[in-house]
Amino acid sequence: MSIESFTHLPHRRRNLLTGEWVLVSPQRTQRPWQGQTETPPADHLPAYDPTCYLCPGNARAGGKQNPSYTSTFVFENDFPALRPDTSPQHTERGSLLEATSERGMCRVVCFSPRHDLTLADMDVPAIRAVVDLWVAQFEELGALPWVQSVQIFENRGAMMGSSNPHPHGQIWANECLPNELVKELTQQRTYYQQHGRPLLIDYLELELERGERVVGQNEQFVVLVPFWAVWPFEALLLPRRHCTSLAELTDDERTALAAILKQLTSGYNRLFQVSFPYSMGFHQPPTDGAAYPEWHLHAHFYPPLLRSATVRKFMVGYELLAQPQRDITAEQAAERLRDVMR
Ligand code: H2U
Ligand code: ZN
Repeated sequence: MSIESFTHLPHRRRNLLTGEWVLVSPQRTQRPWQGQTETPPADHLPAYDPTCYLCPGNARAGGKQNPSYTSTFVFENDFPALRPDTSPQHTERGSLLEATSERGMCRVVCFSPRHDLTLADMDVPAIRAVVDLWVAQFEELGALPWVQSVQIFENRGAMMGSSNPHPHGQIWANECLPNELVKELTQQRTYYQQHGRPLLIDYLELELERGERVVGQNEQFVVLVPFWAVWPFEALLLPRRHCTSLAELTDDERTALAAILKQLTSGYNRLFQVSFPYSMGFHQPPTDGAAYPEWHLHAHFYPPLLRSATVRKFMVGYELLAQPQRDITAEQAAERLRDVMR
């Protein structure tokens, strides 16, 4: 049976990267689009905010002072969730109260000296500087002998718990592989062993052939709503060429990544005429020095908004207790997103 026969039927879709299932209930959206447009009050942010702990020259909590930076700026989080000097300790393996100490580092990355910009407002060369910084950070932290995972991410907007509108992201590096990476590694490895090709390369080829979930592309990158999307306007960003990490991107690819990031984030902003909130981050292979030919570099965007600037999806009830569920299909979301991409 082809996937088309599920258009009006409740069904489950399998996430290729995690092996988990998402419930899709397309029959609940009688019309494909139940949008409403509200124009929320626009934030009028100053280019420089003397009270912002991320603006150039300002003091941070804890007493450190930011330099008068003019492009990007990275610093050690003053309230880190992980510390490099944590001494190794663990309870007995398999005991009922199992715990193990975790070493790590947490950094904050300012994308721009301008308090009032977001990635969507920055020009491609400025975003390219952010990409260059991500690459350098991935290489530096990944080279530490005890670091296995370098997670680059951004929480955008108060709805996602971001504490400050100043454009910034975070990087956490730690000594154990986090849950999501464990699942993705298992799935990609199994596929590679069975087919001799990276899972996401085959998946990308299929999506480019079908086209229905592709929302934007340039010569080096493609952005699509994955078949198994959980969040209404979730997106997966993939390089066309097989590469495992940001460190393998060519000069042209780094610029193309900056361009597609701008395309996606500004498209998101046009969807509900709001500075679109999301959590995004890159998934890269473990940095233990081994080769991971099964891995394909990608970024996930998880935005919470469903219907308007204020109507969001909640992960509650059945989803929290059983499994994720969505009404609007990935294909319908992709169609909406394609309309606002330029
Ligand atoms: P979020 O906006 O995504 O929460 O990131 C801001 C981070 O900045 C947060 O992790 C850190 C917080 O610990 N921070 C500092 O390192 N120094 C400060 O002066 C305030 C906030
Ligand atoms: Zn600021």
